[in-house]
Amino acid sequence: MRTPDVLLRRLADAVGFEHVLSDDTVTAGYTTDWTGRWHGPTTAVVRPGSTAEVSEVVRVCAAAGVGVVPQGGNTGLVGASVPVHGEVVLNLRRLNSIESVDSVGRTLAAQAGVTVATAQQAAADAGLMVGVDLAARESATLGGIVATNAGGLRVVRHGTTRAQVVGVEAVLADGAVLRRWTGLAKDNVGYDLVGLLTGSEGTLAVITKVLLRLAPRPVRVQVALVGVPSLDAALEVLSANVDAGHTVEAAEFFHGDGLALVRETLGLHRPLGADYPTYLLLELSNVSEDDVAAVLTGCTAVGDATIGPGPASRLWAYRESHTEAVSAAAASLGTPAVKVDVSVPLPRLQSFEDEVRAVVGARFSTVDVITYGHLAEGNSHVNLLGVPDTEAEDATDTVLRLVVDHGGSISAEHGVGRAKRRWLPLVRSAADVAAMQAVKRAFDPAGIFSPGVLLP
Ligand code: S2G
Ligand code: ZN
Repeated sequence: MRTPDVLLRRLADAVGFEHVLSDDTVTAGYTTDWTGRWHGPTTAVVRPGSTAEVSEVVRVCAAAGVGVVPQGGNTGLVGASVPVHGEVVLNLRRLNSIESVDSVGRTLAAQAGVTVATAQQAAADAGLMVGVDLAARESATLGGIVATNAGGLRVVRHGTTRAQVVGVEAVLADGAVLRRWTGLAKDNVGYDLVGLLTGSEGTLAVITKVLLRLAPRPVRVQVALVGVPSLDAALEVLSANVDAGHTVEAAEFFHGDGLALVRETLGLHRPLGADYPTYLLLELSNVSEDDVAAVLTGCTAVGDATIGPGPASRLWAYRESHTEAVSAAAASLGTPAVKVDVSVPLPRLQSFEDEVRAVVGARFSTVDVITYGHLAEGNSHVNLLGVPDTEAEDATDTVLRLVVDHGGSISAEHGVGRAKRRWLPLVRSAADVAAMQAVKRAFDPAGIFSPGVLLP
């Protein structure tokens, strides 16, 4: 028998014949990433139904010397969730049960394949909330947001996924099951393996369960969409609310060009009486509408604003629909958007975005630069529409070098994956990269987990 047939049979022995997919037409949805930019062949897509089956799949692949790409909802944006050279895709979506919600200890225990939305609903049923929220909530999985250390829309209030994770279960490269699961607020015993696996992008282990802390649900929530002349003005309005003692649950920004794309794609009305260069979406708690109106009235930079009680989904739609609108515009242009998730120090956010538009505009006359993101973290999602595929790498290089010039990070929340691996040395020293490679060698000496992701 050819090796692949032996491998396929052993994988079928591990998870059941019906959960080993090898027909290209069936595996296509698993081998191309959400952006459409990253794709590659796979030996098979395997869908284990338990931690024990994940362990057996890893053992079989390790014995066969075949790479493994752990995959959750395949909503990743940096090419880390799909194969490149025939790796087995280990899809975790069948691990989809919520094990427990502890409303006293305020934790949620769930298998890695549970979606963010499902976890959010389970928390809400207990009168609590998950501190991570992102537009891809219906398909992004808990294992995926932990492996990425996803940020999302609530970082200003709750921190990134790392701040929510208090325990993980994971399968290591030899098939052993690691379980750090006390859930105790203070458990200071040994290396922080939970923290190490968070953000490891599938390169150190396969996360099979997560234990998340839960947060109290905010009260007296107001959402304001504010028209301002610039990002600096948006920062002034944000500061005025913080200084007034308002609790900031979210602080998002977008610009007039992105809004026009969203309105065109979704047929939405203009949110304010006129168009503005920049928009600030603020979600505040422990405040009344009058409290918010009073602060906004005091900000000379405010052109106009609309305020509504939470959840104000209609206002949020203007921000959350940017990803979909950019994707639709890219599809109509016939080439994926160049997506560059970055962060810069707040005082330099305005100048960074101005320079990106000027430099990209000078370099690519027909390219649209659409930016939006998380204001309080200086996290800008730079999306370039209309860049020929052959120049995507150069365009990314241009943006990332501008980020470094502004003292920023080449990846704010989407991770490094394969997309940004080349630029790691711009922001991590040789000693730093060597230390991460030493960790990789210790955890995955044969290099079977997500080869080519994150590390050179
Ligand atoms: C956001 C989602 C993905 C993207 O909207 O905050 O992280 O880059 C992004 O559109
Ligand atoms: Zn984001």
